[in-house]
Amino acid sequence: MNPQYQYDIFVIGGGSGGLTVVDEAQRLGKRVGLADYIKPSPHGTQWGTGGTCPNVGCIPKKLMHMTALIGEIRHELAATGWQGVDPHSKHNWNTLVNEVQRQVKGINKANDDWLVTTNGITYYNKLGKLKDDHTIELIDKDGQSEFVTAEYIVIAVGSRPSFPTDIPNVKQLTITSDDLFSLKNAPGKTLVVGASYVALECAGFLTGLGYDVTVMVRSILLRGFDQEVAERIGEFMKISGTKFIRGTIPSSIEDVDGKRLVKWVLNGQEQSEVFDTVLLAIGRSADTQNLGLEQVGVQTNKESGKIIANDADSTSVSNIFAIGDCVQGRLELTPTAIMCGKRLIKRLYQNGNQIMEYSDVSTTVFTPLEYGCVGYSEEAATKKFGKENLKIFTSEFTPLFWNFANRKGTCYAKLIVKKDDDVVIGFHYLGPDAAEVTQGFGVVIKLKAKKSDLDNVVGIHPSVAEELVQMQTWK
Ligand code: FAD
Ligand code: NA7
Repeated sequence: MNPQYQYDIFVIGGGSGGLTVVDEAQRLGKRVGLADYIKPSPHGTQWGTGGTCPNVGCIPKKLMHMTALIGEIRHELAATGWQGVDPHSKHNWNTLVNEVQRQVKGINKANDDWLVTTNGITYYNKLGKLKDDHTIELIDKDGQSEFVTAEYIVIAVGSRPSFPTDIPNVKQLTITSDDLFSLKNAPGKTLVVGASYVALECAGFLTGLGYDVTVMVRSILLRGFDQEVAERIGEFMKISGTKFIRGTIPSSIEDVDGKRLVKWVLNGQEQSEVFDTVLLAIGRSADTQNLGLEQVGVQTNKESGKIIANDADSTSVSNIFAIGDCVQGRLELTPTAIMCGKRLIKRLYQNGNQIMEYSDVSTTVFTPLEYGCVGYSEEAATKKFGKENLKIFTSEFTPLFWNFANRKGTCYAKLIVKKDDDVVIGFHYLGPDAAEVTQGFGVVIKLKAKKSDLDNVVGIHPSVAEELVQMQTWK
C-alpha cells in the first residue's frame, strides 16, 4: 500500500468490467474507490447500478426475447391439447416492462447493498474525470467537485448508442436501446435502423410481441458474423413477420402529429412511411468525452473515441488501465469485460501473467431463431487459410417439437475444419437454445478438437444438438 494515495486502485465506471475490478481488488484487501454515474439518455431515461448489461443491455434484452419465445409456444400449447390457450391472444407491453424493471431493480439493489456494505469499497455516485495521472475529480449531479488520489486508475466507462449527425432533431425523434426496456407506452409500429445484433434482436422480439416491425439495413446483416448464417437469420425473421428495407438509411425523420414520418432514397427514388417509433441501433460510441484523457496523456482513437490500451490493458500512461467496451479492438461483451478485469487484478497484485484473449470467444445472437458461434466465420477462415484448405460441414434440420404446430423455417449448423490437421476452427449453430448449445462447443474449439473427435462422440437422442456431432456432408 502506498500511503501517498487515498486509494490503491480507483475505478471509473461501474459496469461489467469496473465492478469486477472493484470486487477482485477488495477481496485482496485493497483500498478501492469506484465512481459510477449514469448520464440520462436524450429522453431522460436513467437507471441504477451495474452498468449497461443489467440495466439496458443483456438482461432486459434477454427477458424480452424470452417473452417473445414464450408467446410463440402458444401455438404448440393449443395444438397439444392445453385448454384455454388462444394462439392469437394479445400481449400487454406495460406488464412486461414492469416485470423487466422489477427484475432490473432487484439487480440494482443487490449491487447497491454490496457497494455500500463491503469493507474496503468507497462508492461515489459521481462523474469521474482525470485531473492528473493519480488524481480524479468527482463531480456530483449539482456540479459540486471533490478530488481523490489513487496509485492505479482503471477506466471502464463503456459505450453509449450512436446517433447519425445529418438528421435534424434525431435525438428527440428516435429512441435507442437505452430507452426501449423501460418505455412507458407500447412502441407500436416500429422502424429499427441498423443491422447488427442489437438491431436484429430488438426487431425480433418486438415482432414476436405482436408489433409491426421493419428493419432498415444500410448494407449487410450482422457484419463480422458468418454471412450465410446471417442471411438465414434474415429469412427466418421474414417468415416470423419482420419486414426489411435493404440498401438504404433514413434521409429525414419528422414529427407528424406525434408519429414519425421517415423518408429514404432507394434506387434513386424517394420513399416514405409513417411509424409510431423509430429505434436507432446503428452502433455504440465509447463514453470517453469529458474524461480528461487528452489532458493527462491517455491516447485515444480520434475518430471513435476509444481508448488505446496494450495487451496488458495499460494505456499510454503506465498506471492508468482501460478495460471493456471503451477500449479499441475489444469484443463488446459482458464476459470479456469481466475476465479482462479479473486478469488485470491478478497481474497487478498476484504475480499473474495471463492476458485477456479475445479469440475463440463464444457468443450468441438472440434473434427469434438464435445463433450461437465460436471461432472463424466461413469468410474469415477462407481469407486466412484459403477455401481449398478447408472442409465446411453443414446440416439443416428441424426440431421435433416444431412439428406440433407446423412451424415454418429450418435450423442450420456449420463446422469449419482445417483439411491439413482436421482441427475444428469454426462452429455455427442456428436453432433453439443456441447459447446453451454453443457454450460447450467453446470448450471444443479452445481445446483444438478435431472433427474426428466429434465423430467419436455419441449424440443425445432426441435432441437438436445431436446434429452437431453427426455432420458428414461438406460443401
Ligand atoms: P458498461 O457496462 O457500459 O459500464 C460503464 C459504466 O460507466 C456505466 O454505468 C456508465 O454510466 C458509467 N460511466 C460512464 N462514464 C462515466 C464517468 N465519467 N464517471 C462515472 N461513471 C461513468 N453482452 C453480452 O455479453 N451478451 C449480450 O447478450 C449482450 N446484449 C446486449 C444488448 C444491448 C442492447 C446492449 C446495448 C449491449 C449488450 N451487450 C451484451 C454488451 C454488454 O452490455 C457490454 O459489452 C458490457 O456491459 C460492457 O461493460 P463495460 O464494463 O465495458 O461498460
Ligand atoms: P454495431 O455492431 O456497431 O453495428 C452497427 C450497425 O448499424 C451496422 O449494421 C451498420 O451498418 C449500421 N449503421 C451504422 N451507421 C449507420 C447509419 N448512419 N445509418 C444506418 N445504419 C448504420 O452495432 P450494435 O448496436 O448492434 O452493437 C454494438 C455493440 O453493442 C455490440 O458489439 C454489442 O456488444 C453491444 P454497416 O454494416 O456498417 O453498413
